[in-house]
Amino acid sequence: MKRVITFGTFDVFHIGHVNMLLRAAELGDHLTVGVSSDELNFSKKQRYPVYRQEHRMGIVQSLACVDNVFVEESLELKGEYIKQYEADVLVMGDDWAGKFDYWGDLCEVVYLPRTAEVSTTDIIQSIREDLG
Ligand code: C2G
Repeated sequence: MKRVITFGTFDVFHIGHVNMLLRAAELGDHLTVGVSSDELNFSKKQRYPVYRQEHRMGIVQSLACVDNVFVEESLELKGEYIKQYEADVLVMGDDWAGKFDYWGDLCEVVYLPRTAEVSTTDIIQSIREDLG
């Protein structure tokens, strides 16, 4: 059984997230997703997600292509998560290209192209403009 792991915030869930998870799942037989905690998101982006952690996890877990979800508490724990979930492949969007090559000793590292022209930041911005 080939196990795949990927990570993300998946805030204001959109088609770019779906495309990433479907393609990640196709690279193996089992997909584990690390969903960034609210605190990790704050430390990375200086803002809390729109959807709280439990809701973001519930959405990701509900997808047919996802077998398992857990909370990603820290970027530094990637190696521990790869070992804990026995991942053979780490998949990330190409906005992270090169950033996770370090883990190539533990598993295969694959970067997939992002879906063009959709992002949580743009969605938040357009809602702000519509309501503003
Ligand atoms: N994504 C995509 N296309 C988009 C937007 C996002 O393919 N238009 C992908 C990202 O490349 C990522 C996944 O969807 O692989 C989740 O995206 P984010 O929620 O933006 O993830 P991020 O906040 O970058 O968290 O440990 C790493 C982090 O947890 C990654």
